Amino acid sequence: MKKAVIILVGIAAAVAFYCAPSAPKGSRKAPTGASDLAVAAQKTYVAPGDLDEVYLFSSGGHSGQIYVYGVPSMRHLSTIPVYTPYPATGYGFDDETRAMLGGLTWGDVHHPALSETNGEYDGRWLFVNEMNGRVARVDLKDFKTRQIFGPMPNISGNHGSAFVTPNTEYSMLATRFSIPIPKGKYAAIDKYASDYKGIIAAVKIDPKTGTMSQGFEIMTPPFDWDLGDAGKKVSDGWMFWTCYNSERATGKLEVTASQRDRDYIAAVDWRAAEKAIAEGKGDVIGGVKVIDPKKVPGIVYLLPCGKSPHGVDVSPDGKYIVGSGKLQGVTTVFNFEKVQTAIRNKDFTGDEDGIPVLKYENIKDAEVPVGLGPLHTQFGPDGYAYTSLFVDSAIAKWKLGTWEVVDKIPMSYSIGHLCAAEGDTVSPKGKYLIGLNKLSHGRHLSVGPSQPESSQLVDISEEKMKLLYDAFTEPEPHNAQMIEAKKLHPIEVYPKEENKNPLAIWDVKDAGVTRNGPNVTVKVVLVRSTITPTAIEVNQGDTVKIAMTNIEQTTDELHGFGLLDYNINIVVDPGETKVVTFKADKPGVFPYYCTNFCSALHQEMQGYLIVKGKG
Ligand code: K7E
Ligand code: CUA
Repeated sequence: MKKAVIILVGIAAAVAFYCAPSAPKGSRKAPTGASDLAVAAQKTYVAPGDLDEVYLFSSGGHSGQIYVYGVPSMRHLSTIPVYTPYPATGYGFDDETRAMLGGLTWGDVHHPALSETNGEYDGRWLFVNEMNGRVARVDLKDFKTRQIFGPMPNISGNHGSAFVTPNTEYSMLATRFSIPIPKGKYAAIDKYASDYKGIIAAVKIDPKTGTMSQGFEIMTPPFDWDLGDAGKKVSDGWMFWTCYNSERATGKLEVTASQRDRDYIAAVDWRAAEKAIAEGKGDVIGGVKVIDPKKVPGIVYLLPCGKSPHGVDVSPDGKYIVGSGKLQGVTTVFNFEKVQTAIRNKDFTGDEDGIPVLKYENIKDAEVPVGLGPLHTQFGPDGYAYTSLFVDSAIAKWKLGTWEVVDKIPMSYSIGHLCAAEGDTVSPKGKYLIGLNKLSHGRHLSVGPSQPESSQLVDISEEKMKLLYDAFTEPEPHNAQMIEAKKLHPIEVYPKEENKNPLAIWDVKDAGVTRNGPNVTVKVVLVRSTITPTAIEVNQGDTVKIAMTNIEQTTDELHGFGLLDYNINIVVDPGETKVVTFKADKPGVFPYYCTNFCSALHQEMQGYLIVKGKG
């Protein structure tokens, strides 16, 4: 206990020290750790007309969005709205995306997960979690959010997500906040240790379409699950999650959840869980099949780990599981084979609600002295691992197998996640590593109390890591993933023949209003430089459905439909049809106009909605 307090005080002091603004203001000197400036500039400069080599998909935290950057330029290329309406693309305004958002207007996005085939990014989809128990799928053909699944029942605080398995069989979820289940059930807070439950959940993914559906859940003690990673190659079929608060404490967790020396990493045999569910072993709770490990043994095991661990990361060959107490100076490398042997030999020290606990000494291969505050680990193509150190505000480079720390580079400041190119797959690509820093004092021009977020691009192609570039990244960066640009082939227009919307029309002759009692359907054609029809007349109280088709088949010829006074803002890509339904409850004459600059006569692209009053 006393030791923990001393460590906490030490960390507070270290954080205060590192957070102090120390970067030169207004001077253009090389930052510490930068390579020769000219070399760094050359390595990050993408000349006009040239393209970046790598895509970076970065979490937008509670902005509810995903941000796309090009690497090495670190240029912000695109914003993909996921859990939050985004007027720039009309997301959350048309019927389909509004229904997808389900009445919620934000989500706290943490971990993007690119789809995988045989443990490699396959460039098909991007999954991403948010805290409210949901997972979304972005199609990388058009960089659009196509499905928001959930909230998954019984899940409260879906932080340990949306990690995919090596063949994208599942997206995995875990609760940060335990509650009595099913949702809605009451239990007093002093019954926390016994009546509150943690949940590990698997969302099934259709291998052809990417469509998500309900999988299964596993009930756990009320630990706070934090982060996960799927096993791969030799450890394929297993999933690993860290937890804090194995004390099952409530109240001031910084004190109450710091009493034990160790917390856990859960090792979950998800194929065994899948099989148990198929054999009918789950109980239905809150509408989903839930496995209780007390009744169905052989699925979950607990690996003791340094206390309050954050990340857990599996090496490219699947042999090692790296996890650290975030108050420690070392990161532990667990050996998957030793874990399997211990399970076979039933070498347990006890259990937690029926879940066997393994012996730390028997399953670890090494404690690597990376430095203070290890959070996350990524991998290079050459057997090196890179661990982010929050307290030391640095990245440590170390060798798998020899466990030798070979290099360290300071980060400005207090790095959280880090992202190497395809650095969590079976074949990391190397070259680029990005530190996603939590604090950035003085790294950019000041814009007031909320300092611009800073991510730092590091060259890992040589023995010594070299700082190349300080980039602004949209808040709130948690995890990010980088994929080689050549793996993605986004479309440029929606081909006309693939548009299956029953309200789509392709000729201005077909545009116009049809009435069925108080229900009015308006078919609209958008093409340079007219919105047809140019006037729409309805009666007050009508339910109006406007279906607009952008009949262009030319790259980047977008049109918009802004209907003032009715809060309608639709953007339609070439070949796409979008539908918006609203009640015409305000009488009067309301202009609509194209919002995307589309031609020399863009300004002329306008019309009137005329709502005839009842009186
Ligand atoms: Cu910011 Cu992965 Cu939510 Cu670590 S998490 S730092
Ligand atoms: Cu269409 Cu501007």
